[in-house]
Amino acid sequence: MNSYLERVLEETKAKNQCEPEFLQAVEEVLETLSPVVYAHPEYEKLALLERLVEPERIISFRVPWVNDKGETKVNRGYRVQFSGAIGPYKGGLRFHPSVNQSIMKFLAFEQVFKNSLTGLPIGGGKGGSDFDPKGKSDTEIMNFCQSFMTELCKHIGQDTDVPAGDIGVGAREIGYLFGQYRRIKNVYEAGVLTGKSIEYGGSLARPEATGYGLMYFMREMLKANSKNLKSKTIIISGSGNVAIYACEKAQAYGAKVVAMSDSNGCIYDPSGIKLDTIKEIKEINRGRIKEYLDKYPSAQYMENKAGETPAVYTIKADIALPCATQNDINLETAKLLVENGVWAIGEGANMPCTNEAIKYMLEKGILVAPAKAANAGGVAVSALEMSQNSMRYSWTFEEVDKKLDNIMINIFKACQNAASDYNYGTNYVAGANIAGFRKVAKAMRAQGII
Ligand code: NDP
Ligand code: 2IT
Repeated sequence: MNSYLERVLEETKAKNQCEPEFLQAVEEVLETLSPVVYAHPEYEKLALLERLVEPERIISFRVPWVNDKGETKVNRGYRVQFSGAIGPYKGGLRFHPSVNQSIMKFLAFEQVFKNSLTGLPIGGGKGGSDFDPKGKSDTEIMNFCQSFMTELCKHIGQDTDVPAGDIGVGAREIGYLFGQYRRIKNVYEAGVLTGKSIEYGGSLARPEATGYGLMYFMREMLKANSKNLKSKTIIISGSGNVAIYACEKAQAYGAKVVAMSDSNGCIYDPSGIKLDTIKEIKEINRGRIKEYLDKYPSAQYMENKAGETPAVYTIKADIALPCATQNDINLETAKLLVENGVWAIGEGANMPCTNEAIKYMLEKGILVAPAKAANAGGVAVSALEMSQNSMRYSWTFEEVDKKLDNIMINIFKACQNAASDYNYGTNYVAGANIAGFRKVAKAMRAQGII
């Protein structure tokens, strides 16, 4: 690694010792930037990388709310505004008990590069709370969202920072958040949040965008390597928004999805997953994936065991699509996947593989579609939602879907070209980092030392 990069990495580690996920994300990016940094010795004088790894702003706040029993609860809310170099901060909100500053910072940091790759004018941010939506009533969810927005509204705006969904935050939560923002601000600022329902300013194809986009990227990556999706066996971790629409598009391309999961375990249906049933369980009933067996008793349910490889990754397949959460695939799991014949990975989730797992899979010649590029379809359609809100106009499903497809084609080309420019071959992980970085670095240089 270049000596400037090494120094920045060491300093970042010293300064952020309690933030393992953030350090993991920074290390993964910096490790791939050596050839670019060699070509730009002026970056060091401008402390460009030191500025790149320091968020412009971190907001952390108290979120008090009252549950159905009348008890007062207190959660912690965050918004990390990482980089506004190429547009308003943009990125999702995650509600999950594991949320902490390290996770918020890793997600916001990665969002900077992802958003740059979309080619659209959006900076990088992320937010959320350690609130656990599981088992909460609709009223409790609304109470929480209203309290969360009462503070967050001071820091966001359609030209400042535009949150959206992520784990635990979907159309229902965005609705409650939007309502409270509108009430406090007394303004109809449609573009302040994305992922809205159609009736009040949402974009068609936003729910599908991340999963569809992932499969458009996979299609391009496989095509460039003389492969395709037809008749390939796929395992998907997760059964939330990203997983469901990745499955839908994979099936449309003629692939056979045989397994999906949630945090408790996975279902294995060798005859192919019936997605309507998954949608009913997850999107309507907010239930557990095990309930799939109620309708299809011939399928198999495999429970996750603490400290062991998630059950879904023990199933043989051609392609694995991790669409749940970070660090789902560690080195041991990566070895198992390779042993089981998996030859391509599509990262629907953010940072679903550890750095060791990625290195191992690349060494073994596995095609890896990196998260920053492969799951950028969601935020790209969020940016299209912002455009539609500004125009006070809306595009048809087909129009949005076509734009998404083109964006994913361009993102793949950008990764491929950057990888080839710097002799990284089919290492699209490096390609995505370099392509995302180049635009942000140029914008940072143009705007001076800020
Ligand atoms: P959802 O909340 O809709 O679904 C999350 C899924 O992951 C659920 O099936 C959940 O199971 C499962 N899961 C398993 N283990 C965990 C865990 N430890 N923590 C959290 N979830 C877990 O979220 P999304 O589908 O929106 O997000 C999935 C991933 O995709 C995340 O990494 C997110 O950051 C990323 N992403 C999302 C985008 C979007 O537009 N929504 C865009 C780009 C990336 P269970 O129900 O048991 O918790
Ligand atoms: O990780 C992500 O890109 C998202 N959760 C979507 C962000 C957005 O602003 O649509």
